[in-house]
Amino acid sequence: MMHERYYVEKEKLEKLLSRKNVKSDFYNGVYDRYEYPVLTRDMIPLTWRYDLNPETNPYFMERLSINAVMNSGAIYLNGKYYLVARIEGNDRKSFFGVAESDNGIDNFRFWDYPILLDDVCPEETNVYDMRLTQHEDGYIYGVFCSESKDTSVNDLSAAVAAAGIVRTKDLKTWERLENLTTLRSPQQRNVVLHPEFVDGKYAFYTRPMDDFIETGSGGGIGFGLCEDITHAVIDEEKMTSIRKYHTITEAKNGAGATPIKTEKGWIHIAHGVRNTAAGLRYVIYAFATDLKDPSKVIAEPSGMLIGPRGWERVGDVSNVVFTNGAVVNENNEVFIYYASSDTRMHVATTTIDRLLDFVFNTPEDPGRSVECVAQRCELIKKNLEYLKTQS
Ligand code: BGC
Ligand code: BMA
Repeated sequence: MMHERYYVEKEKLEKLLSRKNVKSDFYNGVYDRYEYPVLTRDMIPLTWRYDLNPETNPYFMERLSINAVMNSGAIYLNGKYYLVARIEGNDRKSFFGVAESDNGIDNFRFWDYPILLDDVCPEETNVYDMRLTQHEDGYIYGVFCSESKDTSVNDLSAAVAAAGIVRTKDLKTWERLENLTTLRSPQQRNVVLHPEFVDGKYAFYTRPMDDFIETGSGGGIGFGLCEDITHAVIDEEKMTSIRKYHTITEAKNGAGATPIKTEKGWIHIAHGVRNTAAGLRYVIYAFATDLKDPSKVIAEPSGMLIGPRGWERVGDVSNVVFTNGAVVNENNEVFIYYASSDTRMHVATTTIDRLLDFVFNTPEDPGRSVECVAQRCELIKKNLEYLKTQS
């Protein structure tokens, strides 16, 4: 016989999973935010957490608890929305699980099992933040951070970040390829595979860094080509979106969602980090690159696209919003999936038209307060004049 608590928890879970999501009253004309997160730790199947057999679990205890569900890769396939979520156990180890929804804003349900990756790197301790790319070669690629202990220095916390690569056709069977090698950058995080060949080669957005946390001489989001995806080696990384002093990307930045192709260019939804007295602050920003040369930035709207608000600010790593997945459906509606404070997943919705308007018509950051005020005064002046013509 099942433990009676099983039925209580099952009902709670079902209620949470079937709850309809609603747009919040947040307004900026660019995107909509939603009242409820799309994935939280409480939405993880009971079978992943409890031992359901009362003989071996008389108190109906969580045997393997989940701490957080965050940074999810996303893909729209055959009319369904899939997230490959970063799920973090109470043991701090992350892993990936596929959650599926019919409408992209609620009712995300995890498949029976999480993804069990091929165990190809004995030194790999943790994996996280998978980006999904539907590549023109016919595969869906997942590129993620593969983290190992750095044994070359005498520091217990020292770690090495590299980019792991898997591929699949159905999100069920995953083939693990060799980790990406970047000859000129010792560490890599936030690597994203471009969906098309560039000059007949596989193209990656990289994030060169000298150290595990500090990017050091790494100037921003890099871009590099490689011949063979099964043995991916990048020599030269050129810069796309660069870090700048006193902006939202001062400390670091990194590619987020797989770039979205539009008639005016590739739209990138990335993250920028600045340092504060309260620690690193992560926000989401957008830019566009050239259709023919996706490394060339052609539009750079100033400031952030999404910053943490209200209760999004609080979590395991507070003051963070982070994206590694966005999808477009056949109606050109865009779903930007973002995590808040390394704790839960949200969605923001917009359209290709709105995103293009934001990216190409938001003025650039002039870089200095006095010029920013002048920029704003120009807008105010135009508005006051326009208002006069309307009254
Ligand atoms: C954590 C990541 C984090 C990274 C850098 C890793 O150990 O798992 O969430 O982005 O460190 O701080
Ligand atoms: C990292 C990212 C994310 C995380 C963020 C904030 O550098 O790769 O995993 O959301 O830090 O902790």
